[in-house]
Amino acid sequence: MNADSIILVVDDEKHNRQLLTELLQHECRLLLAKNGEQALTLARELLPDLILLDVVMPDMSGHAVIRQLKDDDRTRDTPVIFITALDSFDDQKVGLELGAVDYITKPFHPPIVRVRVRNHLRLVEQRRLLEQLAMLDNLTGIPNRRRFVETLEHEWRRCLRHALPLSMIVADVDHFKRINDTYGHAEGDEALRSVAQALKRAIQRPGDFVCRYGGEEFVLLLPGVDEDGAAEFAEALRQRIASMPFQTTDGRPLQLTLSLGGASHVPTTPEVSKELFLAADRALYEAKHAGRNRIVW
Ligand code: GH3
Ligand code: MG
Ligand code: MG
Ligand code: MG
Repeated sequence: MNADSIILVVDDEKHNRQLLTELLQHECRLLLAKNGEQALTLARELLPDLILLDVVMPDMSGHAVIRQLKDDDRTRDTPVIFITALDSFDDQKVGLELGAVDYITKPFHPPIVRVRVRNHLRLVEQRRLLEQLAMLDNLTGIPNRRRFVETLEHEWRRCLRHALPLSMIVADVDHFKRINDTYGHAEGDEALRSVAQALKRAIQRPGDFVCRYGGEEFVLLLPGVDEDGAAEFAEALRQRIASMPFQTTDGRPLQLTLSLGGASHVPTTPEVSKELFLAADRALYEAKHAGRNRIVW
């Protein structure tokens, strides 16, 4: 069990909270709640990895608590284990149908509780790992298009809240087909990795973002940077890549250039405007037609 895991224990009876504390305190960090209201507040603010939830409690039942957890984006995916004296098959069925991942009846056998908790925490870790992998580009290791869509929505709303501009740059490798044709597809892959690493190193400020959008196309987001600042950044990036001594794996020199199109918006609506991407893409198209290895805003 990961000692940094956070488990929220919810039970109205002090004795039960104490038993579970003794059982789990050396394996993880514990949060204790004695009623549903406390449980919901702690769950929303501290985002535990797992919740052990009593059912029979005055004021708010465990069933009411889990319904509210499932209704909230912040806690919807937090696994809940019911731990309760309600031990009929019907009770168990109801609890599991409400979305609990497991059901433990009281009086519980401590070693069994510990093992079940460990197993569920392992599943949480595995799911997080998969979620992270699903957001990374397989070839270059930088964020992929899926992460881009998520990040764009997030940054768009952040810029809306603070009335800041959001700048986007679409960068496409020039004549990349020739690289493949001349050096082979494997060297092309290697070149894409190098470009990705160069772009990643070029972004410095926290909040700046780069992804491989697809093929030999990369997209950058610069929150809080206006048109002039972003155009300056794009031009510096263009020069940097154009003067970079890329090499094939057997040491032959490789020249790569980028065409870059950019656009900036100050968000005024909560939904991401499609126009931002379209404008950046149109600018890229112009950069290609104007002769490549250049930026257009
Ligand atoms: P332009 O300057 O107009 O962008 O020319 P281009 O040759 O870069 O553009 P085009 O869209 O004609 O070709 C893109 C090429 O990129 C074709 C495709 O095979 C190659 N490509 C796309 N993804 C990958 C990849 O993952 N690995 C490799 N090696 N090549 C890729
Ligand atoms: Mg109780
Ligand atoms: Mg290209
Ligand atoms: Mg392309």
